[in-house]
Amino acid sequence: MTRLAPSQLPNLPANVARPTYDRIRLIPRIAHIGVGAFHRCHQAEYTDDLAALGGDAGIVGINIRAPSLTPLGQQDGLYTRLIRQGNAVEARVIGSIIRVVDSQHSPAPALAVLTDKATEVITLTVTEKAYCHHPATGALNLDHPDIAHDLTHPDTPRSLPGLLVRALNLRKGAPLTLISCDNIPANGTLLKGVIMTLAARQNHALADWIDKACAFPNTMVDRIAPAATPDDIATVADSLGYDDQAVVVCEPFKQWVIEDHFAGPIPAWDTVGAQFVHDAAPYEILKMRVLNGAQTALAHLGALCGLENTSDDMADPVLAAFVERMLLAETVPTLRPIAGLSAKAYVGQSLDRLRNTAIRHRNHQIASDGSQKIVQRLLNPLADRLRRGHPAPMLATALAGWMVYLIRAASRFGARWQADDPYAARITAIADRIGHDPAALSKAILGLDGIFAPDFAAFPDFTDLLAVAVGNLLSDDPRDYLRKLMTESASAQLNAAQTAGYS
Ligand code: CS2
Repeated sequence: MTRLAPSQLPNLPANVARPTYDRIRLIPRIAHIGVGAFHRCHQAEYTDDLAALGGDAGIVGINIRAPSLTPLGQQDGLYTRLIRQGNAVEARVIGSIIRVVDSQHSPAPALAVLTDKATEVITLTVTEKAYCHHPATGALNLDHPDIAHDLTHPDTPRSLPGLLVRALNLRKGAPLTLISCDNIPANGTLLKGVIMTLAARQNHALADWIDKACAFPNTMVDRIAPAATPDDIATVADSLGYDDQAVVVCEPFKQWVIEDHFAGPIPAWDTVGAQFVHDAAPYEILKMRVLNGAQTALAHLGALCGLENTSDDMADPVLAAFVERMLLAETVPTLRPIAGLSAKAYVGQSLDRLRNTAIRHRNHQIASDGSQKIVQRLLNPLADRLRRGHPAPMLATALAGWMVYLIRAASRFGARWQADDPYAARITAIADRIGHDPAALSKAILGLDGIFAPDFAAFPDFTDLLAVAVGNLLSDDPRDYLRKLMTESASAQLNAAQTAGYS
């Protein structure tokens, strides 16, 4: 079967959209680190749309961690993006990635791109933990082994912050915009913070220059794009008749909000649907607390109930009602207003997206690195409520879901799965040491520094409720606890929220 390649574009079936522009004229203005499924379904598509309108910005894609970019490189950066909704599939070959660079074994190939004169903007989707920060505070974790390495070997960095500091040092004199597209609160501010902390420890003049000459706009990014599977590759082969080893799959919805302060030229992504705004915070809080909060709550609780994907969780009436109530009664009142946007309608739209059965987003995929995700998705709205004296039984239960998901990975609790999380070893060690004592387990996990603000432990109603939830979610029938919780307390809460006029 023919492999996807530039020479094959004219031969693709008529129902596959493809670049209508000459890829040769694209200039490598954008260096992107982290060429995963999300980037290829999101920024690369916006950039492809822009190229179709005459834009000349192309992307050089860099990976500094697995997976290898070899399959994409063999296709000259071309890949098929499938949009799936119900039975409908829309196929399009994206052409905006003009070169890929594997820099997993040495920083040199990445540094060559990042310091290239053509590079005007560096964008990132590297996942939360690559920033090497403490999730609770956003501050650089100086004890992180890669950061410790980079402090003593700044010329051969291993961490993402170390790589960027090295690139900025080499580029000094050429201002740069760095755009984080990861789901972390104030992602640009956080990126600047970790870079400045590391740079200041090496050289104050460098830190001053970065502060003055570089821009780190905050962003909100959104599109559900689970890791592609061999089935997706087979779909292209069977129904479209060509071999594409770099297929990606996503939902129809997409959104990108970027703060409009840049250090130099920027691709006109705002002409193809991205929003350039003064302050991205209300958008990012909305998206992370509502859509991502629902995904994370469902992922842990769904896995504990033996379910596979988000859409399976949403097909379960108890889980679906639980998450809807959590969002409407507890999360929505913590959001900031956005002109012209109804938070209640946004909740409805988000839950509809999660019901899309054509998107197979595995609970275990979303649960991975949960410790890096729960702060912005669950703990921040929870803290807002506790500090105002408002109850939050659903958010507390979702937090218990995360705890029990990791406890269940401990051998003393059946080692039900292997948890992929930087805190997994610490939490399974706690679980193995303490055993079945829900109050002691939840107290010990709440005591983990780096994730929880210290005042969480100071709300006795909350800590009691958390312990009860942990105990019940550890039972053989966690779903039954959710059902009871809903019938007992939640309808009263929902009424209260509605009376208060949150919409
Ligand atoms: C998901 C996100 O795996 C995860 O953590 O919650 O990748 C989510 O699908 C995106 O943020 C949607 O924009």
